[in-house]
Amino acid sequence: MTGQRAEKPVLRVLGGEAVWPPPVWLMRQAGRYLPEYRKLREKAGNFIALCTTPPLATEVTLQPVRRFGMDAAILFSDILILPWALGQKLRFAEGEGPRLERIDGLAGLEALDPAALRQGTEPVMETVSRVRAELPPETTLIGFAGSPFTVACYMIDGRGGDFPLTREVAYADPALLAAVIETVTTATIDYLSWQIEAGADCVMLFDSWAGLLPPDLFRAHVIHPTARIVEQLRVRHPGVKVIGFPRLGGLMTLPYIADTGVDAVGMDTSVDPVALARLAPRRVAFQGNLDPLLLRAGGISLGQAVERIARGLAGHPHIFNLGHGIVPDTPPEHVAAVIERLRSLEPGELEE
Ligand code: 1CP
Repeated sequence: MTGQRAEKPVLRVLGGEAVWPPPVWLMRQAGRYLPEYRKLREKAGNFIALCTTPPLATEVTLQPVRRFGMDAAILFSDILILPWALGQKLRFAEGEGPRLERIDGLAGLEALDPAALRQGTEPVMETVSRVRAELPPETTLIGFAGSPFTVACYMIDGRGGDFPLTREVAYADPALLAAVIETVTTATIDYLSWQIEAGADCVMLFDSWAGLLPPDLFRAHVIHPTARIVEQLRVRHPGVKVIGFPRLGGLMTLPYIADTGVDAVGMDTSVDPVALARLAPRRVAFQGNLDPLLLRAGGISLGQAVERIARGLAGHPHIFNLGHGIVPDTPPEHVAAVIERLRSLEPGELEE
């Protein structure tokens, strides 16, 4: 198994190797832009049912791998399945996004049941095993979770947006935010560990809202919990690779790389990959960072951007990806064109 794992291009990059052309997968590669996804989504009825019915979640995970030959599959689930499995009420309102019953005090947090996590996430683990059994041996299976701060944002505000309640709690009731983050951190260590045991080759932590925090709070609520998760996963699964994605982290991306121990850092659309590679405080792999809106728009500049990003990081360990998730009205042909362009790149200089 270990020998086989080492042959997977994504895992080679996560081990620090520069691979040319870079292996590729795309955030939200399974989703509404694919007609075959929309069909299964209808069959499942609601989104939580889709995430927790292993045959359906397996099929959705495999769809983009079959259609585009991606180098990695990412488990089809959602970062909010974790608070849901802990007992927080969750629904996905059609056309509006997720709604959680808000945590507005310690009593609400204490009403959650960490002991329910295992059973509540059993379908996710079954999906991981099923996907593992069906993937080609060279394809990496990525497990994932939200990072504690980003999950806490949804738990406290109850919905997406700019999370005014969470940001107020950070100052007005710091013990509450710390307690929510502590609960999520502990649960996430188990949750990711079980995914690895079920067959995930590596894991990714999505910190989509990390960039909302000023530096001192970024250290406390992003860097520290992430470091703890990485450290504990390595204790339980020596050698396991972790990708971190501190979206819109700006300059805090540098201490994030230095202090969390992640093996790779996801770059959002705002990052200049060449500049980050120059400034990075230690050897780390990079993942990203094509603009999803350019992917939707297509045309000549799409191909040029693919080439610029790939060549900008040539010689560095790099997994090609987007700077954020695929948007729903993206033409699937544009995704196919990106993969083809990337795989047809000759080694050599970038022609301006
Ligand atoms: O109706 C539908 O079909 C639901 C749309 C959808 C999908 C396809 C949601 C609801 N989640 C997902 C899948 C998902 N979410 C994956 C699957 C794997 C893949 O990438 O293909 C992953 C990794 C996530 C992670 C996720 N969920 C994040 C982190 C990454 C990011 O996009 O910033 C976040 C913030 C969420 C919350 C969430 N779930 C769904 C929506 C629409 C949102 C965003 C809500 C908001 O902030 O308003």
